[in-house]
Amino acid sequence: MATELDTLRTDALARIKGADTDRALEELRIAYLGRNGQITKRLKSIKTLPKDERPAAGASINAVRNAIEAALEEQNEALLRSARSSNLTEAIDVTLPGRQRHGGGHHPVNQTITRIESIFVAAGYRIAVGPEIEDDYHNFEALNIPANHPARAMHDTFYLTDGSLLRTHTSPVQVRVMQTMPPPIRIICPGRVYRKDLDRTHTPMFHQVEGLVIDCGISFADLKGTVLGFLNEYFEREVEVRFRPSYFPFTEPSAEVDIMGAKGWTEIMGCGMVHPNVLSECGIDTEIYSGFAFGFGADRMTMLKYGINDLRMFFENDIRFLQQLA
Ligand code: 2NM
Repeated sequence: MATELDTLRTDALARIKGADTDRALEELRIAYLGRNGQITKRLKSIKTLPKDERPAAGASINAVRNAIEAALEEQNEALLRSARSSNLTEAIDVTLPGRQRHGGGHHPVNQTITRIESIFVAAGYRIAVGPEIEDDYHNFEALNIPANHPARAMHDTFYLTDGSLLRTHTSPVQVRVMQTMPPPIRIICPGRVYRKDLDRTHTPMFHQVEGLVIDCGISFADLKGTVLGFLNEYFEREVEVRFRPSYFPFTEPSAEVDIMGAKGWTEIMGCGMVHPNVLSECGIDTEIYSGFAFGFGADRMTMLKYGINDLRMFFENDIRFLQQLA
């Protein structure tokens, strides 16, 4: 029995050492240690031996089982090690092309707003912001737009259930500034505004930039100089501009500004001298102070600068469009 067991042992250890896959190793484990395995069978047959021979037989079979278990464990680790080292070779294959990093970028409209802000900040303006959910007073009443005024129909307003509204322009920010800070005032107010509109050149939310200057002796000449200086800076050329008489409830006189481009005159912004009713409502003494204001769409300003003809491009987030202007 001892010699037969020795043969089994030698044989088993050699076959285990030769196993080159997990699967082959598992088959050997079953063949020796499984429910009907060679070792298991021998352990079961101990009870057929005479009582005094059983302890010695058990000890020698268990010794072989331990040796097989150790060999299986050792070979398993050897297989793991070689798998790991072959993976490592692939991971550092220096001939593979590098991984591309796609960096993010600023949205074209935000780039425009940032540029416009720095143009005005360099000219001594401060940046003011305010809430997008406004009340009737700040969005209309204080701006010389009383209830039933036809100008309220001009703004197709989004109302909330509690009677508040989404601001239709950033002018309420200027009302809040005039009511809390004494002149001189030089501010621009960039921000999101909302109107019920949707086509090639209108979206229900767009970005506005409005400016306001209040000081002693401010005239329409200051307004013209400021607007022209800004447009030259923004378009990086000497632009030809035209002031067309217009109407806004919050300015008097009012004008619309056109610039000459490849396709003739294009309307670009509105402006005017702040209406005395607005100044008085905001606690500014019209005997001492006067001021001008202007406003335009930052989205539209971006379209004109880059020759984009559909405003909806800004909101589709097509990565090819965004990368082209990043
Ligand atoms: C525009 C055109 C003309 C404007 C007026 C005021 C305020 F608050 F001072 F009365 N803010 N913005 C204004 C004037 C805005 O945008 C087309």
